[in-house]
Amino acid sequence: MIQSKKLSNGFKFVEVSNDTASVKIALQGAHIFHYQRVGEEPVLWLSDIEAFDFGKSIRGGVPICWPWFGIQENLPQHGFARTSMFALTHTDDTNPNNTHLTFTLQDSNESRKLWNYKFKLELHVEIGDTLTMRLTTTNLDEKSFTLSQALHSYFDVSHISNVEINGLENKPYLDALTWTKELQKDSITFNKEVDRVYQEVDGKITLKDKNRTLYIENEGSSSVVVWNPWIDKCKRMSAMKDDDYKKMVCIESANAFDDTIVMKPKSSHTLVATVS
Ligand code: TA6
Repeated sequence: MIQSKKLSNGFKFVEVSNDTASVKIALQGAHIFHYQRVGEEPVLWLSDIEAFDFGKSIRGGVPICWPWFGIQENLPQHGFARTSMFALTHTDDTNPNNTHLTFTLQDSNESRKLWNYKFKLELHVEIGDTLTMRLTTTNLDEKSFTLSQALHSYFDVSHISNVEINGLENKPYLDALTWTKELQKDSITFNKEVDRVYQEVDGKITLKDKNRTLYIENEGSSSVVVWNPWIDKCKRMSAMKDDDYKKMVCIESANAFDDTIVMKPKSSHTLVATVS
């Protein structure tokens, strides 16, 4: 079942439930803010003080960082897609186990003021036992553009001290806290702030928690961001309570830093992230 819903402030979202899972996706940002398999706990973390304000990214779920990842001088951090209004352009719920939705964003007067290119951006979401997100960028301009991006997934965890991430061993990373290049030796555990862009990533990533293991697989990407704000940064984050760093970890399927893409006119690129 696919339902169009609205919060009391008018914030619109689509709710899907089928025989295997349920999802909630805001039209602002094509932002998936809930995904849960039948009989299981939610997979994605969402701040319980999130106000769903227009023009402000939702804290949790899967923000789409696009057409740049990170900071650009005098421009919004992580781009403008996550605060732009998408249209729901395709739905298919003929299979009771798997529902397909497509959300589309095209350039506008507003977007061209921030980033002067013609484009089409589509998020195709497949909701089932597995959550598949396909983010396709098409350059509709006469000139090439540079694209960096991320599906900035916030995963819900029992406690950050129970978390172990595997699959990034022996990968080089940029430490975004020190701006140094490092090499990941072992699996990743957390006892301090972590903000890293892993490079040359080519396999499945495992997020091991106390009672659950999730697998994240990416295509069209060789970079993965791992982030937990820890105690001090968490206190400074918008829409996060002081203790929320204990309940979440971000594993972001990205095209960032060395994995930034140059897109020629009329070309398309698809970043795929699968969570199972
Ligand atoms: O992906 C990690 C990161 O870039 C962090 O540096 C962090 O501050 C964050 O994303 C959240 O950014 P936001 O703009 O959503 O507050």
